[in-house]
Amino acid sequence: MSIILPGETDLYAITDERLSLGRSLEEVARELLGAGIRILQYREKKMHDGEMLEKCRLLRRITREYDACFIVDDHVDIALLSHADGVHVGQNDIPLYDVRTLVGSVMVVGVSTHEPEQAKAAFRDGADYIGVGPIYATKTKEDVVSPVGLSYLDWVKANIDMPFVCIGGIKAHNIHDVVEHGAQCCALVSEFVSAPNIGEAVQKVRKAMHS
Ligand code: 3NM
Repeated sequence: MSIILPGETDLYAITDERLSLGRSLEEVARELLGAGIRILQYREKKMHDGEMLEKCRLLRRITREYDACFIVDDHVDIALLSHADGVHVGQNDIPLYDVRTLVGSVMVVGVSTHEPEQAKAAFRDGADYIGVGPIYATKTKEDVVSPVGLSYLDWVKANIDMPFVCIGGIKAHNIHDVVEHGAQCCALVSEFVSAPNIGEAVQKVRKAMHS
């Protein structure tokens, strides 16, 4: 049983090999999962599909060891071939309706949203959860929209009845504000993968979140 949705866990970690201080994907994944992360997303923008598939198969094995949920960003084919629990798509990727046609009803489908109309569409079209962001400025994602701030989170909280994960520039020092605005689950990239000690970074963020 490894399907876990945002809301059933507090932290959602996303990989980025460029930001991982030269450590292998396996090392980073094991540190995150060993620190109690229950949802891990593989996200890599500049890599050949064959290599990506190999890495996702590796992460699938490791996430099973830790009974964690494994999500693949963007690549529906790689998510299917690696037997991931889910796939996460952005607004410019394959539309949710078509993703669902490919993956069926069992696989989790998450959709990034940045404004109310996108959240409403994701809800209507059967997403399992949405991303809400970027809450703060981030350098991790290229071509990212301007920060939506906490006001979009307030809107989602008041108007959309589905699991959601907040993302974008979230760090130990600001996560408490995000939680105060109703976030139950936050996704972090650089705060975790660029930390010299990933386990400690996860504990610090978790402590700040629940303080
Ligand atoms: N998606 P960091 S922001 C992958 O707003 C991603 O949809 C976003 O990285 C969105 O935690 C983002 O290092 C990058 O700021 C988040």
